[in-house]
Amino acid sequence: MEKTLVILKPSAILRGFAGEVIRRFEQKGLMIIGMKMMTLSDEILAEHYSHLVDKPFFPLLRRSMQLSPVVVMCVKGLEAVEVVRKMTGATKGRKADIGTIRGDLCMSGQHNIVHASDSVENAEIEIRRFFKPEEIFDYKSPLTFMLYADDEI
Ligand code: IDP
Ligand code: MG
Repeated sequence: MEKTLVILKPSAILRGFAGEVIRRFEQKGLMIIGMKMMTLSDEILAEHYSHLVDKPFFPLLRRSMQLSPVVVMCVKGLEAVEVVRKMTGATKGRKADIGTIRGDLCMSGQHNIVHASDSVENAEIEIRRFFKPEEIFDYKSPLTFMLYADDEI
C-alpha cells in the first residue's frame, strides 16, 4: 500500500481545522501511521518547496508556513497519493472543487490548509524529510478486510 505525506498548514491549525481535516482522512478509510507537531525551519522549507524558491512569492509562502507550528502526517492506503491529492483539491482554495478540503475550507491560494505529496516518488522523499523511521507506525488494521476486497490488496 502507498504512503503519502500531509501537512496541516498554519491555516488549518490557526483556524481550528486540524480535527476536520484528520476526520476526512479517517472517514475515507485511510490509515494514519505517523503524526506529530513541529515548527518548520527556513532550511526545511527551502528543501520542501525547492521548486518554488525562486518565485517572487516564496518569502510570503515561507512566512505563511511559519505562522504557527504545523502537524505533519503520514497516511497509508491503496493509491493513497492520488486519493489524498484528490481530497485536497486545486492549489487555490477559491478555484478548488466544492467537496475537497481546500474547496470547502478556504479561499486563499497560499493559506490553503493542507500540503499533500504529488507523486509516489515525492511522497517517499517527503516522508523521509519529516519523519524518522521510528516515527512511522506500520500497524495492521483489523478493518482492512472491510475497506478493501480480497482481490484489491
Ligand atoms: P500544491 O500545494 O497544490 O501542490 P504547489 O504549486 O506545489 O501547489 O505550491 C506549493 C504551495 O505554495 C501552495 O500550496 C501554496 O501554499 C503556495 N503557492 C503556490 N503558488 C502560489 C502563488 O502563486 N502565490 C502564493 N503562494 C503560492
Ligand atoms: Mg506541490
